[in-house]
Amino acid sequence: MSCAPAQFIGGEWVRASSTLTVEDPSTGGQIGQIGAGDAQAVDMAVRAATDAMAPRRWGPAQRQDALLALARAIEEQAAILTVLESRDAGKPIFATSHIDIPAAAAVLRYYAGWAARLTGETVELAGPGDGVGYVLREPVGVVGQIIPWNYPLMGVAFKIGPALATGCACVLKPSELTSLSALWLARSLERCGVPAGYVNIVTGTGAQAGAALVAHPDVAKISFTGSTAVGRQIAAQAAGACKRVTVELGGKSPVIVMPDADLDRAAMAIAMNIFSHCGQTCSAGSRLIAHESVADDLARRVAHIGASMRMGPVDDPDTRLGPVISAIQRGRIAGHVDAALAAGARALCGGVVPDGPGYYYPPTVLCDVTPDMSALREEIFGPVLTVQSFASTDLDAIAAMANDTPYGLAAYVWTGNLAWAQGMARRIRAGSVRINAGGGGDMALPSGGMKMSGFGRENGRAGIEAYTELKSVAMLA
Ligand code: TXE
Repeated sequence: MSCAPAQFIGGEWVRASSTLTVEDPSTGGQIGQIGAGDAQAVDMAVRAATDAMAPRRWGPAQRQDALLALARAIEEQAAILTVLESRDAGKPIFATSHIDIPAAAAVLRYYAGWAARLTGETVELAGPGDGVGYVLREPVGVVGQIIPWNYPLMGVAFKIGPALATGCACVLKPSELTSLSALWLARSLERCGVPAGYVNIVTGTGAQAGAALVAHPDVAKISFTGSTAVGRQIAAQAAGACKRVTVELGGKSPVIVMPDADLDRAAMAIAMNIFSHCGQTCSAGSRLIAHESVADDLARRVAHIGASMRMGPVDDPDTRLGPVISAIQRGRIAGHVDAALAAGARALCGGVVPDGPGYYYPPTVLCDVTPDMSALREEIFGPVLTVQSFASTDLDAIAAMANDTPYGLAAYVWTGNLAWAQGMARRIRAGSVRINAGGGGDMALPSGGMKMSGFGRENGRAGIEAYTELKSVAMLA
């Protein structure tokens, strides 16, 4: 498998002046090369995007058609995209074929629905007479989009979907670790009716291509998904330049379980949520906080499910867990777990780096964790669940445990008492609360973070409106 080391700019493939190696995380071996974009490539792409938007000729109905066509193109090319995505991101083909590829198409279909439905409003002006005021909802301008490596193709869909629906041209920088599916999708843009320059893809590192995109004066908005450390830096820089900015960052999401919960369902959903894609999901429920009467039993059940998940080569249809993305990422995970074990935590399963090639790390459930352990406080971004328990049923006390984190991305509540669950949902400081549900989401619901998990929302009305500006027009007779 190889990929031409070129950038996709203004509808053309532009040869990159230098390249980066693409690694297969299952083996650590090289599977291709991508372009190492620099400030010059970013500038070309921003100019192509600016030129594309200038004529204002791409109407809502055409944008809707193009998004629907792109969704179909993904489905038609599901076989090749499945292989590319699995190899590049270390995802089992079971996951890419059932989740990533269909979800990417579904996301684009969802945004296609918005393209023809966006409206402004009319208002009655304060003074006397027949004057009218109206509010135009306009595309925000050229958008710089920076995505991480955990859901590469879905990440592209979540970014270009709202941009194209609102008529914004974009410059997308995929993660340098997982650029292949974005580059592959670029091949279909023209035949799907996306005018040249509306989607530009510049591959490369964050320090070079990403930083140049954030700094470019003609980029009106930055939409970033990634680590809290980088997101903070980008948000500060964008704010300084009065750019619009949304940052979707890390999480350390609590899973609260009450004794009246359906424990069979809860155990399976909790395990799938934290172990699928090896915990490399921003909204993964990574802190189990269960009532003391069920905590041990539940932790054992989750550990049992984790230990029985088949870890192996991504192209084996029976594999449920592939490798984590890189040697660096595995080192981070092992560092948190080893430190916790050395400080007295107990692993009910996992906790040991397996021998052999590839960056595998097993599902791990950690009991006897204490607040000083980094495993409990920091985002691990690996298949690691910590377990804590509580004795009371007091909403405020339990919410305080759940909220005891700098993050606020997601939270999960398991109970048979829906009134109690609603009380908890109001007390949780997180952008999303899921009641009696595992991971996942719905595109119609806005998602994003509170606290250090970022700000701004993707999906839903809020997600689409974040790509627009309002302009008030007053007309006096
Ligand atoms: O992320 P980075 P990393 C968390 C997770 C993980 C940690 C580090 O905890 O262990 O972050 O992952 C681009 N200017 N999440 O180091 O560096 C980069 O090229 C502009 C959670 O891979 O934030 C890539 O495209 N761009 C998260 C993207 O930012 C820059 C998903 C993400 O990379 C840049 C990923 C810069 N200065 C990691 N530096 C989630 N919320 O899902 C980097 N980039």
